[in-house]
Amino acid sequence: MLLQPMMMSDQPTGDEDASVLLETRSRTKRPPLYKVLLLNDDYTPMEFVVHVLERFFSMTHAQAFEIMLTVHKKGVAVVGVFSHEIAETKVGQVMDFARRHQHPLQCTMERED
Ligand code: TYC
Repeated sequence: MLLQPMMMSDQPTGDEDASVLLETRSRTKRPPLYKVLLLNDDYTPMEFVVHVLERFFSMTHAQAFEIMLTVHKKGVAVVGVFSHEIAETKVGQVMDFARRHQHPLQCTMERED
């Protein structure tokens, strides 16, 4: 058997794989947050909106009344800021509760910049 001396050119360098990751430093991006918005309408009773804010957004009666009045006067207000999953759940809970009580109350979510 012929034993040849190992050459420098025989050593693996780590550059052989075409799928090498170029990014070495790990960038941990924090997940985006979402504003949950409540919209005004002409028909949903004020007390129902106050109840929704107490029930699904853990507001005191005074906080809920204040936010409800803001929506009533300005047309819209942010009622909370959450992760995507929690925001989706809140919107679903409000829309379902309003529908079950036959009120046209609308709740949406919007990504924070
Ligand atoms: N504008 C409604 C009324 O006068 C009250 C209301 C407030 C409705 C807030 C929706 O998100 C709302 N009865």
